[in-house]
Amino acid sequence: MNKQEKIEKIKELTSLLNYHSRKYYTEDSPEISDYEYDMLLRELVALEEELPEARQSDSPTHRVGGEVLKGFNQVTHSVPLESLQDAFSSDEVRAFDTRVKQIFPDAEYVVELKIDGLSVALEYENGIFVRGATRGDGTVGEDITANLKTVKSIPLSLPEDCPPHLIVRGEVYMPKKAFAKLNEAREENGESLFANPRNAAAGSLRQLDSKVTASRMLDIIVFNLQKVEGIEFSTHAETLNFIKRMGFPVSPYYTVFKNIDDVIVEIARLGEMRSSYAFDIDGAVVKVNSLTMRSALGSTAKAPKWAIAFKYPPEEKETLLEDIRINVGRTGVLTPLAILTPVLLSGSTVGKATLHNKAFIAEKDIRIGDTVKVVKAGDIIPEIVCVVKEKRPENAVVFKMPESCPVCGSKVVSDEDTPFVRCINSECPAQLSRRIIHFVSRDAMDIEGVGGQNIERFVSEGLISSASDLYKLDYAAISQMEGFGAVSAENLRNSVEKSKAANLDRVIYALGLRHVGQKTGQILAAKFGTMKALAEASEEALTAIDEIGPITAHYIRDFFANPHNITLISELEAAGVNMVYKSDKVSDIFAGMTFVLTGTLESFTRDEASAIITKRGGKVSSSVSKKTTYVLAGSEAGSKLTKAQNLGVSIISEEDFLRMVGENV
Ligand code: 0OW
Repeated sequence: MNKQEKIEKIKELTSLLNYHSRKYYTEDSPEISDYEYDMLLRELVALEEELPEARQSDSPTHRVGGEVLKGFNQVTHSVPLESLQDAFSSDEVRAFDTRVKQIFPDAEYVVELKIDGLSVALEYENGIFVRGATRGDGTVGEDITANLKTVKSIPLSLPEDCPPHLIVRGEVYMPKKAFAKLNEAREENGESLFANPRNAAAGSLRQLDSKVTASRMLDIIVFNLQKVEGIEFSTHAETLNFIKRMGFPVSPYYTVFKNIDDVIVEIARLGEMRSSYAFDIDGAVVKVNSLTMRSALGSTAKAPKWAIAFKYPPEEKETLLEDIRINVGRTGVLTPLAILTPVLLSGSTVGKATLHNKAFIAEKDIRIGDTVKVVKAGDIIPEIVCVVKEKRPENAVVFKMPESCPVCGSKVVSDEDTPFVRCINSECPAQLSRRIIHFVSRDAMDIEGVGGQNIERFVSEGLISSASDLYKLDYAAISQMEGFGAVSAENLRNSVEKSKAANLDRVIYALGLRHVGQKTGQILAAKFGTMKALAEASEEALTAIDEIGPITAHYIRDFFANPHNITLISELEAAGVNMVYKSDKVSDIFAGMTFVLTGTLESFTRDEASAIITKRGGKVSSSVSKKTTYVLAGSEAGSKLTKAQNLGVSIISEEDFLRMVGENV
């Protein structure tokens, strides 16, 4: 083919692949097999590599992600993304109905699920997806177009008969199954878990590297027509049918009602079916159907007067606490675990719940054999609320923490500064696996291709008995192991090799010193510059650093006084692991400033915001004092905000912070 023919072929493949993608994702009626789709996609990728300038903006090759952004540009929404008034009882729903019927006695309502995800706006020009943005504060959000292009159910282009300009709004969510798989993988890698699918979706959309977003299996339900040119609609239900026809996923669970009694019955019915949805919901939304009535009813500053969200109470179930088992964590902490008679709780079967520590058990007087009430905190992590005392059996057993470690048998000690009991045998197998799982985790050495189970297997089969053995693996033997092959062994080898270049802060964090998390690792690395200097630092030199308290300094001295650890470090160094700090400072705009973060940030995780601050010479503290320069307050900010107001400390919003940082976050 000559150049012109190749360009034509690229256009033809792009529209053909988008057609099949629509058939598969939106109409659920695929016409070709996945294999055929992949072959066509591979042909398009090859042509686009040859002629990158001919790549179409709605090319499906955007789905896999690729560009890594420096930060997110801001977007001012041409139609504000309003929020919702909440109702927590049917009386409040009736009160809403009374207000509406005073003005429009014959108003109809649409009742739909309230998906618990992240609100975004999608903009199309001449049928091409040109911009996607987070809600932000409703007026200004962030441009996350590249990340949204990886959400496979978001059409990159619309059917021929689409209007010239269109903006829709929807909720991006992580399906429950994808969330469970993601957390399982993170648990295996010793990474922090997302508390619920909503946080996981928000964290996934906030990625600067769209490849990460692409791996997170996000989906979307579009629920509002924000703006359209050249077409008029009279009801919300009509707009939903139009949105569906344009190829967007629309929730199948919406119904139109005339009177509020039927609405209330519908709300209860939708709530009953909560566990059957592929996504988390936190309520049901009731909206006036007529668009002319809506504009007459108008909005308050933040939310429309023609809609209300009924929020379901967290689902609570009773079950039997059959036993209490002990989990030995990476740092040797013994965590009691409740073994429950399995019970179905908002979407999944719950058979275990953490009991945190002995104080939690004593405070609620939880005994083995008790009947307990369980809820899903944030709809995912099971929490024991209380004991149903009147159902306590005669033979209920008071729980006592064991005197020795259930894994290695050595004596356990109670921490002086925490309610934890811990096994202090640094050779304890339970700790060794956990320690190595932490060592390979994403925020530490980021060694992919070996999850928690494999580490435990490598340890139990004697392949590794310390983190430095990761650099002496026999890949030929591994490629023969069940669950591995030549490719996965090679991927593991590449990832292990790559990890040698990890910056010193990651290596320090990967060693798993107690009280030394990512941020402290960064502070120590920047301060001492080399692992050797840190190992030789005196307790005075350590406590001279603002953020290092005497307890942390003590644990750091303890760690480097242990010959095993010195051996480990010299073995890592001999294997080629970097032991020097490479400064990643971006600027000094925050030099001399101390920030305190509070509340939920819409566009960053706490860690991301902290890294943005520290890379610009600023400090992040966990408590507000007169020394605090700024309190960065997200939504649902708590007591730190009140303290800042009392102390007269400057309070900034997320938008202020974004402006201070400027374009490239
Ligand atoms: N999360 C939802 C949802 C919905 C609102 C938006 C414009 C005025 C009414 O499923 N199905 N319908 C609306 O209608 N809002 C929803 O979510 C809102 C967005 C921001 C806060 C809530 O999550």
